[in-house]
Amino acid sequence: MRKWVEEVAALCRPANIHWCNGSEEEKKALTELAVAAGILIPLNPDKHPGCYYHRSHANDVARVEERTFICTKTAQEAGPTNNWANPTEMYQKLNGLLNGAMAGRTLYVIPYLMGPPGSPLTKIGVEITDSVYVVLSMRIMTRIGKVAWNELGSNGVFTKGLHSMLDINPETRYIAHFPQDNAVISTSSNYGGNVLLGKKCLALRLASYLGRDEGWMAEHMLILGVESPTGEKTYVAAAFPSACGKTNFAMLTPPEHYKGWKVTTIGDDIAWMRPGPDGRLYAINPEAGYFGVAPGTNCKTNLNAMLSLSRDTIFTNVALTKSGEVWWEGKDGEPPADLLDWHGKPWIAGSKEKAAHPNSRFAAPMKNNPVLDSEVSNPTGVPISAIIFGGRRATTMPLVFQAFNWVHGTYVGATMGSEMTAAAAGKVGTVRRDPMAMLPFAGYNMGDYFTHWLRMRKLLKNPPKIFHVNWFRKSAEGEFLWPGYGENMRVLKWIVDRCKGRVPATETPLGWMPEAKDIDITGIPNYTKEKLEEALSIDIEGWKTEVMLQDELFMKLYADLPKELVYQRELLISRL
Ligand code: GTP
Ligand code: SPV
Ligand code: MN
Repeated sequence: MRKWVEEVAALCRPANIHWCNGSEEEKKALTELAVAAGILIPLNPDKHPGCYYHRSHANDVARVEERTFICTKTAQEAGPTNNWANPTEMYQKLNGLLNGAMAGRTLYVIPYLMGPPGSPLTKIGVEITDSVYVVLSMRIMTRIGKVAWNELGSNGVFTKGLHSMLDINPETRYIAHFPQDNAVISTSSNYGGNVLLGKKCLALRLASYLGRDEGWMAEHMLILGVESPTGEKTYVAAAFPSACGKTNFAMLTPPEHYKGWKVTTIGDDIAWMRPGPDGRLYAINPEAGYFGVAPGTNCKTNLNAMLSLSRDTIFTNVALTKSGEVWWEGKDGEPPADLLDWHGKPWIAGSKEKAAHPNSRFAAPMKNNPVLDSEVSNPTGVPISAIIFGGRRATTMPLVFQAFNWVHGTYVGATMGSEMTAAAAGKVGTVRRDPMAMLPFAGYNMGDYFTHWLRMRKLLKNPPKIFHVNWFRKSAEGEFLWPGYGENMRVLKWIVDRCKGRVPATETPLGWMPEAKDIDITGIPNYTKEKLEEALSIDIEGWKTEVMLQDELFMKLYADLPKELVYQRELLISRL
């Protein structure tokens, strides 16, 4: 550990080295330093106690998938859906960029845990960074400092993460993963998933690679608990692509009509899951905070997120008022008059430009969440009864269906499609295949990743049931056919009841489905049974096109595609 820090310091030549201990005093000192340097702006302490505001560089506002690399010995191992680079060449290039890169800056060493202390699933990471914003964000998003040193002990294994902002130049921006060295290097960015190296880099890309070899799963999934009025507790995990509703679903407030039902949060973005001794799948949330999408978050859509971000939160690229309050599109109430947009320029109500960047974010500690699940730090994890896949689809995909079995469910996940969002640099709105919401996050060949999913079935006596949902289907007039948010409880209840074998379902070409009468819509304002029927309808012609679109991914992966999935496709076609 010390030797590695010495090596990095010799290369990057910082002015100082700061070893983080995670204490309150350290937080105070680093925050003061960040404020003095203009990196953080303190918010109004009455309205947002302990909260700070940050603007990123305008060229650095989302994950950059085309600059993200998996550096394995062979390109075959990274597979056709990842950018591959030769590790030796990538190290050479990055060492060139990092040479003297921290001159005049402080090098911070952040030890952190992904997962609760004492869990066999937990991993230890160490991130070296020259960004104080990263240190303070990592402090919210993970368990940093002494707790991680303790876990590391004198002979523990850790993931090496090296980050330098350089000059935030998109031309020298690299997010390079070296799974064979358990290491990641990130340059020229200071934004979220590119630089909080515990999150997508360790907890998904490197962890998925480890999970394949060790018989467990690292997935882009929220984990929630549902408690019924009789006290029955069920845990489910759900994979939706970036900015498609994980944070919202993970902390949903059940509607008035669902008295006595309670949803509690284990995690909102990442699940690590391993078979338990009883043959069920057990999940932990490796994170300790929420890096959530701000736009669209309000007291109606996600009250628990609003309460989570009410204190000790860092906001990035939202809009700011002169009195030190934050605002974003879709926040409660009218936009304040004296708003500065995410660039810091005065914003006039009615302007075509957004005040907050569509991918603006809050980093909030999970302990602020009023519905945090009591088992969130249980080292064993929680048993998962259902896995839910879902994308953002204006057409074709019905509100909900259940896969016939695990292999069919794997096919449903593998062929998932979703409209692209602002979470990644790229073309917003076009449908792309995003298998298991892992297209940008699988650390190895996607075909082998599907094989791993199929293999997991053999390790589970009692596997979770698999479902697919779509909250985003629209009518011909462009209106959402489902109210979404808290009302998703109604679909969640059907899913839980299916897991317990309590409700019937209809066999359809897609899987098992509810009829409109099986989903209770009592009390949804301005909602009708006709809309629900349309949300649940199967458009056979649309599905024929869908099957053709799925081919695009299958063709790309054909060499490594498990044949089970090809047969599933044939079965779907014959059912259609
Ligand atoms: P990442 O953090 O990028 O992984 O995103 P996420 O999957 O956690 O998505 P999030 O819950 O932050 O939601 C993203 C956007 O979708 C927000 O603007 C939400 O308001 C919106 N959204 C979430 N749930 C629903 C829903 O049920 N219906 C509709 N129409 N919109 C939703
Ligand atoms: C996502 O894009 O899926 C996120 C945000 O959760 S980031 O951390 O930037 O990857
Ligand atoms: Mn995510």
